[in-house]
Amino acid sequence: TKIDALTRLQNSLNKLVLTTPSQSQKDVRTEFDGFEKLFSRYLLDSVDQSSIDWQEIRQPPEGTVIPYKKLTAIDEHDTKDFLNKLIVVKLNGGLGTTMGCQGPKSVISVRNDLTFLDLTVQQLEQLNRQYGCEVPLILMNSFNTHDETEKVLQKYSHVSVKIYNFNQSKYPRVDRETLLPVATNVNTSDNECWYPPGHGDVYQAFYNSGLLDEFIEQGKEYMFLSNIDNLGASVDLNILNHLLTDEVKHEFVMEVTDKTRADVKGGTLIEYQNKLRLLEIAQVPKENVDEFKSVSKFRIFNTNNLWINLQAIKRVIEDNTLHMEIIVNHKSLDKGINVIQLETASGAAIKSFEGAQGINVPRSRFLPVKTTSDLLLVMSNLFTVHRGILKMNPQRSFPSVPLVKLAISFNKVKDFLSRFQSIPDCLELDSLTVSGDVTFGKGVSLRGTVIIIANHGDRIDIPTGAILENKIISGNLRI
Ligand code: UPG
Repeated sequence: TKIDALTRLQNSLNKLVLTTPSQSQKDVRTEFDGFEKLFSRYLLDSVDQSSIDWQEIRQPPEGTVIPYKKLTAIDEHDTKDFLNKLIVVKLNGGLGTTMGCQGPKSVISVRNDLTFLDLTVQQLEQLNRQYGCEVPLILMNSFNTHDETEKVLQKYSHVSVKIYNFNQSKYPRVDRETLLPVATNVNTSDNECWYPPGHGDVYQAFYNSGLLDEFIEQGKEYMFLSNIDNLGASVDLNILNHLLTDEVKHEFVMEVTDKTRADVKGGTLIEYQNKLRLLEIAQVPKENVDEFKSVSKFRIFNTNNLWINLQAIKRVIEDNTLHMEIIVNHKSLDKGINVIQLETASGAAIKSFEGAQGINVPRSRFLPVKTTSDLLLVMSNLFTVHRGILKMNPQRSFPSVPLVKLAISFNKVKDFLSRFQSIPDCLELDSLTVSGDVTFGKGVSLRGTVIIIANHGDRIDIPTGAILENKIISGNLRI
């Protein structure tokens, strides 16, 4: 039975704890307690068992998502005080694998040789300097990113931003058949046996690290949490002002933005059984995925820029009232074992907080770099950088970002860079599709809709200085 399965798992975790030296057993135990809790919910909790009932989904009720324009601007005299109540936390557990890079994603260069991390530090440095305040930066690392991040952080030791980091949990992957951990030893170097349990882990891991209490003691009140790869996630003073002055206390604010055709995957805010809730694509029944992706039914999505009250985090952790839906991720390991890993998403915590609200923010607050197609845009003249913040170039006549789809041969950052002698001018680009073996010379200009298709075995070299405007180039055509 399920109870037996849970008991077997507990026994096996107890044995695993003993494989580590006694001085670290307490920490491993705390981590495993978190895992056990998640796993027993997965096995036994009826709320977690039932999948979402599609008919029960409602649009969020009036007033729960407010337009950004409605916020009042911060009073200059308050700015410094208010900023001193803020901490900035970046989710830094992810690797650069999808972009063909080793190591943490945050150390990939994205603009003028500056990495995600460099830009973040620059933003905060400027903010602290401008207002004479002390907003610290905190990174949540996973065991995959911790060592290298620590190394890289040394270069910021003279910067006027205090930087802290803490590790999220390391949970054992579980064999799908036996429901037992694949690992037989905690200190195995075989990383395949472990996984970081999603960014929903941030609340518990931050609490466990002791940093939550430390910042509360220092008088900090809110955390601004975001994905490190979202270049639009800078500190917004009007939102901060809203949190600290609105007559209703908002313990949790989620920045959402209008969905476009490019955002099919993002989580969305819904009302479900009378609660505001985040719905992620991984939770949508197969037959409803197309509907979920459509722009007409689900008009907004979660940017994962979240503002959360620190005391409230402490309360929900200590009272055990923090609940995030479990996302089950199936994987197969190199050694051929099928495993499951249980994850949670940080935005899903919204339902556990009082006065939760969505703010519909301008698109400029969501500028993620997930692929080299995104990279092309942020490296190009479509954006200007000021104080570590990317802004759409005012010379672009319309505010939307072009749709770019580069060929698989551009997927790795290294290959991408070798295929462009310089980044093309994209100021007037609407959409770009590139397929096959294509290279670009220096100073190429792309305008309107451009499609370049090199057939299998052929190569297309776009010559230096070429201007392509509403053009389709295909076959082995040389222009
Ligand atoms: N991350 C961690 N630890 C983990 C997993 C991820 O730190 O265990 C980090 C990751 O490095 C990245 C961030 O969390 O900085 C977001 O992860 P990612 O996989 O890129 O995003 P998703 O989890 O797919 O989606 C999140 C929200 C979703 C939202 C979307 C916006 O869950 O609701 O629409 O971000 O990009």
